[in-house]
Amino acid sequence: FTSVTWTLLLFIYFNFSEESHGVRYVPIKGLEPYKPIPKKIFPRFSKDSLAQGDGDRRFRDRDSVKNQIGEPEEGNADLSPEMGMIFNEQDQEVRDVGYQKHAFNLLISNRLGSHRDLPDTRDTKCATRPYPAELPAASIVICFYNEAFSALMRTVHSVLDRTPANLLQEIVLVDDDSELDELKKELEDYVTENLPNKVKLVRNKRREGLIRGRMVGASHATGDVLVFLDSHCEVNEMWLQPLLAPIKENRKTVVCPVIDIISADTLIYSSSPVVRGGFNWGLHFKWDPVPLSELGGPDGFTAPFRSPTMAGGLFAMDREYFNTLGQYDSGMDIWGGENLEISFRIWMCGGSLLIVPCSRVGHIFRKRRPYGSPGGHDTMAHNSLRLAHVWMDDYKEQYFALRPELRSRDFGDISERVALRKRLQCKSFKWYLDNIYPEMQVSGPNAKAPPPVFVNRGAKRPKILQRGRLINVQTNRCLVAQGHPSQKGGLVVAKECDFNDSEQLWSYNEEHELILSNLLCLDMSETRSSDPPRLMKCHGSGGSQQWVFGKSSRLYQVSVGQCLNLIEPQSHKGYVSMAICDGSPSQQWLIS
Ligand code: LR7
Ligand code: MN
Repeated sequence: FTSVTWTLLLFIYFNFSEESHGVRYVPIKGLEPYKPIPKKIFPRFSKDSLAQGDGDRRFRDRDSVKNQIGEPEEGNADLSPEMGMIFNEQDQEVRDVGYQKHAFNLLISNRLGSHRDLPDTRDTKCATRPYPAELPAASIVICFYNEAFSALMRTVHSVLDRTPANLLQEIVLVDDDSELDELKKELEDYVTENLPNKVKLVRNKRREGLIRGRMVGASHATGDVLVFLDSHCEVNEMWLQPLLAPIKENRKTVVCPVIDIISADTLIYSSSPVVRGGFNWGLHFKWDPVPLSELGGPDGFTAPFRSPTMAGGLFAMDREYFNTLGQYDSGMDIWGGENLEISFRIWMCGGSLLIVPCSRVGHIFRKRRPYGSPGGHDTMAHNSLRLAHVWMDDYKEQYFALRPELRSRDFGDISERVALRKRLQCKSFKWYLDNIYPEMQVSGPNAKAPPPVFVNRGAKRPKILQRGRLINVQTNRCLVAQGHPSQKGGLVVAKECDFNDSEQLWSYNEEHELILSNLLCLDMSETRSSDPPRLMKCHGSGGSQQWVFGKSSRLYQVSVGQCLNLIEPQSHKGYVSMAICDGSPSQQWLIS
């Protein structure tokens, strides 16, 4: 054996063995291990190609991207924080208008286009879990209202790229009467010209809201299983099989993937902790730690576990079961409440709701909803009232105790839903609380025992990387609070340094936060890049408080895509603003 032969053998091994896909075969009788779809390599945007600044970077498919930036590099899961760099006014407009319309960074979304690699966030043991060879085929239902074209197409393509063809019955897109131009003819053309026949586009004649919208989508679906997704998701490696398997075993099982986090500011995809769904008496969904008793078992952290509620947007359910269980409450409008309604209904009427840790789907979590309801109504309250009156028996009093003004509010006709509950012979809400959500605290004389022991994920403080004064290199002045450093919303200015003044001290931590005097974080409003930075309470979720020291001492703001700039360095006012990064001395900063 010469070294040449060894090299050759290794080459063959890494190229043709299953190991090279990170998946090992474990043959088990009756079950066929998952065969990975060969991983596609998606192009990565190089900074150079961005710097050419070809303005309005609308959606581009893989080939046109290739033409513009040359051959792709492997793996773009590790998106650079500078992906949102603004090079010209057009970029700035895309970003600013994008935040207004969509509440996420549209510039980055457009630059990413329709395909990208994602980090595989599953537990490593997931790759070896076997699934039945025969699984029911799924119809993916995606409702959208004024969704960004690039985000919608990335959702669709992620499904096409990562779903075995035999398991994909179709994708049903339901346009909920969107107003955006790009979702009219352009979308229609794109679907007919560039997408397989499996992708169907249905248009609502008027705005129905996501609840009736999903019912419309389901009525057009023909697959055995329905999978609902929001219109700004990306499905990850081998996402569908782990959802279909439990449904095949028991068609009354409803399953959710773990919802990974796509940052609204950076579009970076990151793993979500494994948690489950709960709610509070204000009827708001919340995440809870998973009780130890629910985890464990021979499969450890890879086995599905029970969840009292679902977040709402991402789940799979047998299509016939969806129909016999009463679809959704068609009296619910636009947004909110349907997720608790279907969760209570599943559990109380003989089904079960599981979270499947080996199925991962990313979702863009935004800080606000960028749309309202047609009449400006609070649809969450309307929908919650309906669900309280149909499903919660006397426990609806817990809700009214918090929302007394809703006690007399009209909620429309619920007789059909009450009849459904009777017809399906559903159990009481007390049964649900006792058996499915024992952690829920009921106030008053019926108060319960303290909740079981939870998995403690522990809150860790970000490590401080640097501490010192934040000095503008051109003027040698220090960035300080204009007023008092504890004043929320206060501006910062570059002033003569005072080395005895501890209130001029900044710390810079691993979360890329700049904290003045151990008090507040330097923050950029997410909506307009022309606003100056301010001191705000640290929120710990990056984006508007994420600052990166880059090439030639620039201080880059991640959600704005621009650099901190000293205006009129000659003047003594010391005002700062954000500006297109150009490497000029007024944009050079260091901590010392
Ligand atoms: O009128 C509308 N018509 C629509 O088609 C309003 C919205 N929609 C679409 C919209 O384009 C999107 O695709 O419906 C989908 C959901 O709307 P979002 O993304 O504004 O909602 P959300 O992600 O803030 O809200 C969560 O709760 C909702 C309650 O009604 C729904 O159940 C959403 O599906 C749900 N999203 C998730 O569960 C993703 C994980 C978030 C969490 C926690
Ligand atoms: Mn959403």
